[in-house]
Amino acid sequence: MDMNAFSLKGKIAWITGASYGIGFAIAEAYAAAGATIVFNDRGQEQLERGRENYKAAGIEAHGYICDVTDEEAVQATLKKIEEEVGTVDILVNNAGIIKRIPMLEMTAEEFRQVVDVDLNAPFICAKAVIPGMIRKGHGKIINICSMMSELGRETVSAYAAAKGGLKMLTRNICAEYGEANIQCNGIGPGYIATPQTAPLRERQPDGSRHPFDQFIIAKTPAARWGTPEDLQGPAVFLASDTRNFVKGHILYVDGGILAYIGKQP
Ligand code: NAP
Ligand code: GCO
Repeated sequence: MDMNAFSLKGKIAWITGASYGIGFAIAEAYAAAGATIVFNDRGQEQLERGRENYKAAGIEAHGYICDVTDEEAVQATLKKIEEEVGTVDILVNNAGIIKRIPMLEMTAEEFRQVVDVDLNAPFICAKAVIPGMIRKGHGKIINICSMMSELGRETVSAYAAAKGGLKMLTRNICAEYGEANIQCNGIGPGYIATPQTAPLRERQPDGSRHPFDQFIIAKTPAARWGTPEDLQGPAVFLASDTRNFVKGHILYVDGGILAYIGKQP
């Protein structure tokens, strides 16, 4: 086997919402593998923050202001990317939000907002890049799913519904565009230490660990929270030419949570 197959040299990778967190870590790995990095954020201030992060990491990333829920904005941004950088070879649908609200207290609008970012936007972005991938004769689409693509838990009904849908959107893109040599797969991160999960890890007033933090440690065979860096190898693998026959697969990178009933209290 030619190990150069793991190289992303010459490839253009658009990681949505990758100013920091999981998306930024994936972008770092793709840059290290030789890819040209494109990222977006919702506003100038957030974009500048992202640019500073990439500069500090020594990565020349192309940043664009784009709200991924806005189809017109996504189409216009992609046009700019194709004019200024080139046709996208790899799309990572990373941008996402969560609202932790008990269902009976959640408004339909709040539910819609989560589904809009976590499910509708990946559809919008995939639909935008697929024509270019067909023209090029190849493409990789990687959707960032979740434990909640498989499991429910209190207060995250919208997020779980969206991430469950994203698992099936992944399989459907695979079904519809596999013959065009487009590989669409998902990554299902476990509980990862990023700003999104910071509320679940806050120290208690008495200095003790957050109850949810203790719960996740007991539920995870690796007995730790994941880090964004834990996702870098799997993300490079799914974006590389080593796995063109892996399609429609959700690769769970969860420290073993899905395989484990949990430690006896
Ligand atoms: P994060 O720290 O909250 O970062 C989310 C990113 O998405 C931010 O850069 C955010 O930009 C961007 N974003 C949100 N809405 C957007 C929109 N409408 N348009 C453009 N960008 C938008 O989250 P994370 O923990 O890195 O998670 C990244 C992905 O992994 C998400 O899809 C999340 O659901 C998924 N995930 C996370 C975990 C975990 O434990 N952390 C586990 C499984 C899956 P702003 O700064 O502008 O808000
Ligand atoms: C939550 C967490 C999770 C993680 C992740 C797990 O409130 O349960 O935020 O949803 O973000 O999705 O895979």
